[in-house]
Amino acid sequence: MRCRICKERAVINIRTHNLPLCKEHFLERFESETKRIIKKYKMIKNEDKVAVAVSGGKDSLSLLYVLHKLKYNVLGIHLNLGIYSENYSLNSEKFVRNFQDKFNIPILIYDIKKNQEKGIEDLIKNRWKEKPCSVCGMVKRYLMNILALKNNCNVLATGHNLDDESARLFGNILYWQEEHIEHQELVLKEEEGLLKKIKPFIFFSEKEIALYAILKGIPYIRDECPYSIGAKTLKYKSILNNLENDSPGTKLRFLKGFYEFKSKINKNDLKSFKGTKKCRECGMPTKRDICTFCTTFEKHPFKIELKVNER
Ligand code: Q46
Ligand code: ZN
Ligand code: ZN
Repeated sequence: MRCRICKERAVINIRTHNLPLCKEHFLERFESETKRIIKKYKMIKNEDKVAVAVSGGKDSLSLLYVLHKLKYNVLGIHLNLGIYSENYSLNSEKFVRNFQDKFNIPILIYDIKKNQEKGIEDLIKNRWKEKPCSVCGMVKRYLMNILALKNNCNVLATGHNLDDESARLFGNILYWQEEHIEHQELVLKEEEGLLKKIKPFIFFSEKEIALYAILKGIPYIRDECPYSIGAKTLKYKSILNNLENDSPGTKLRFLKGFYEFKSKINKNDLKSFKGTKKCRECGMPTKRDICTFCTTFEKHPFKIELKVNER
């Protein structure tokens, strides 16, 4: 297989576009596509400070790398979740630290157990046995938002990719999760107390991002979180992969079509489901008097003002 542009040996065939590319042209396209998506969907302005949620995986580390390379003002934020099974959190943090040392890009590392006395695994053992990802998701959203705000960021970027996002959409539609469908966006506008959220990698497949990370020498954690095994999303991913194999481009059409359809709907027809009150403890938006984060970590609410590289 030869590169469409220069006829050198191709390292990938982007089947969605039937586009074989060599290393040089693949890397070039990956970065220019990221920039194009950011501009097209007005994700980042030049004066913005962008927090990038980094887990230690290929998507988030590559995103932080590319945004930094594109000269955006970035700050990585890594949460040590306190998942000790299979050394998951320990290893994730190791990859993040290696990345920081190798590329010298600033990353704030926040240890939940050290600050809130309980890590995600402690919470799962107690009240949240049935729904590990619900509590984990809630804690991650809360902390990412507040840590980014405290470090003067005004945009929060996540490394969601085409495979994640189309599987999520598939699940949301299958069960008509109206609130989730409403919330599933490329760009979520800033609201009082909540940062603008963007997903610049949303139209890249996992395979493209993994190849980018490998070609750029970005080491990343390959283990999945031990609690993700059996997660429904994995089943949806496998169904969509079968469809994609039969008909390349299915996932991209599915997701792009959804966003286009959504942009045509009158926003006033959608009811906002975000918090309308301010939490009595921490002041963040919530639907209740006290937000779920403060209820969960009753005795150890968020109160530490961290700056980059403090732990
Ligand atoms: S939500 Fe669930 Fe993830 Fe948290 S418990 Fe693990 S799988 S890390 S993306
Ligand atoms: Zn080429
Ligand atoms: Zn609160």
